[in-house]
Amino acid sequence: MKAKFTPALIVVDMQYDFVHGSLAVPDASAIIQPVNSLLACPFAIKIASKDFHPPDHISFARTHNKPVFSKINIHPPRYHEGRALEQVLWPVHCVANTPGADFVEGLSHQAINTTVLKGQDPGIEMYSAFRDPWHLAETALPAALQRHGVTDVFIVGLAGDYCVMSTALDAVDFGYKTWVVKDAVKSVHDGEEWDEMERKGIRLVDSQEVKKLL
Ligand code: VGL
Ligand code: ZN
Repeated sequence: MKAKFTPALIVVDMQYDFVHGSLAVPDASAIIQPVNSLLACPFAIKIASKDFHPPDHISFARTHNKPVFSKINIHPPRYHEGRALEQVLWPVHCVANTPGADFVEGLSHQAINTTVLKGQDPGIEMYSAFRDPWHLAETALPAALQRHGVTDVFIVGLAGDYCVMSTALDAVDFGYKTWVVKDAVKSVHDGEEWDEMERKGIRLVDSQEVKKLL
C-alpha cells in the first residue's frame, strides 16, 4: 500500500523588510520566482508566516539603545520557567501594520490559504513559525497542519539561518517529514545551517525535485 502523502507548503517571512528593507537578506529577491512556482503547485495547504512585531520589540537594538547586531541574553517572560537565550539585536523590522511587514511585491500571495503571525509579544522573540523558543505558546500553524492531515512540510523563504531553520527544526519535533527547498531559501549568513538541518533529519531538496513528488 502506498504511504499517505499530504504535503503542505510553508512560506516563511517573504516580507518587504527581509527583501528590500531594513533587514534585507542578501540576494533575497532571487527566490521570489522559485517560491511563486511552488505556490502554483498542488499542495494540500499553503501557509505563510509573517514576522509581525510591536515597535518596542525585545529583538530590536533600538529598544535597548544598543548597537545593531550586538547580542544580549533574554529570559522567558515573568512567571515562566526556561533558560536565558542569546539574542541578536536587529534593526527595527516588520513592525505590525506597516509596509515593512507586507508581503514582498511580486509574491503570488493570492495563492496562500492561511497566514500566521509571529513575534507579536513585545517580550518574546520568535523565529519558528510554530511556537516561541520556550514552548509557552503556539501560533495557528500546528493546528492548521493537523486540521489538514498534513504528513510532509516543504519549507521555503527567509531567513535560512534563522526563521527557516527554526521552523524546520520544530516541524521535525512536531512529527512531520520535513523538507527544505534550498533554491527557495536565502540566509543572512550562509553557513552551518544546512549541515545542522541535515543532521536533524531534514531533507534538503531543490524545487525541481519537489515538483516530481507532488
Ligand atoms: C528573522 C531576524 C529577525 C527571520 C526574523 O525571518 O529569519 N530574522 N526576525
Ligand atoms: Zn523579527
